[in-house]
Amino acid sequence: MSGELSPIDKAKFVAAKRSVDYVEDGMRVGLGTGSTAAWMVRCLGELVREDGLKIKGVPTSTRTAELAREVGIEVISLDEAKWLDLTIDGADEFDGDLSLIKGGGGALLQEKIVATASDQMIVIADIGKEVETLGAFPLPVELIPFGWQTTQALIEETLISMDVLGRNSTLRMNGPRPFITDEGNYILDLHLNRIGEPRQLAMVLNQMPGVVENGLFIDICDSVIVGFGDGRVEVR
Ligand code: ABF
Repeated sequence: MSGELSPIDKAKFVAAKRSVDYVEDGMRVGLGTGSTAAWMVRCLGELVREDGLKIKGVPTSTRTAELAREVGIEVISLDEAKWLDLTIDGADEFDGDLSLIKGGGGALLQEKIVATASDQMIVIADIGKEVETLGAFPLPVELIPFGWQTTQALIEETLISMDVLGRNSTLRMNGPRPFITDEGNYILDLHLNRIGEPRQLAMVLNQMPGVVENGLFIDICDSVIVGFGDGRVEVR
């Protein structure tokens, strides 16, 4: 399935492939978004088609839903599932506490709802996503379009008062137009460089009325399966 892959794609693939070992017959599984998660969905599809694995998948984006159906996974909604046994998803960064930045793919809201409704969340990532301190990757924040510039100004003022290093933020674009999430919202990317207090920042952001959710996942991830370009896999 993996063919001739670049080292980074190989790292993503081996992490994804290892993660499906955790999926058992009868499970309700949250299906993440992004290129690493897409490998995992393809591997799961192969198990469904060739080994008769019986699972129900809850996708975290329309992209993942399409792929899951294409590879033969039964797709149900989160409300149909009510609760999930396991969610497997990618990340943009993870640190030693298994705190994450997610949302580079624009699906953070559904990803967080699905992961929070799961007994277990496993992250799959290439080794390049491991960091000492979160924040080099811009932190995505999902905003209500109404008054978004006012919300942006409030966020930037708050970052200054919290003495957070980088304070500028940019609206994510899709060509000439704002990028629109599956829930019809905008994404503001916060260029922070270093997030010293991720728990505090996540709480402060989510208290603002125009903010729907932020891409910091704290105390949600149970383990990270890390893939390397030479095909090795480690579990954190
Ligand atoms: C999703 O996809 C996101 O939360 C994260 O932003 C991104 C990771 O993408 P990739 O696996 O393509 O690096 O998991």
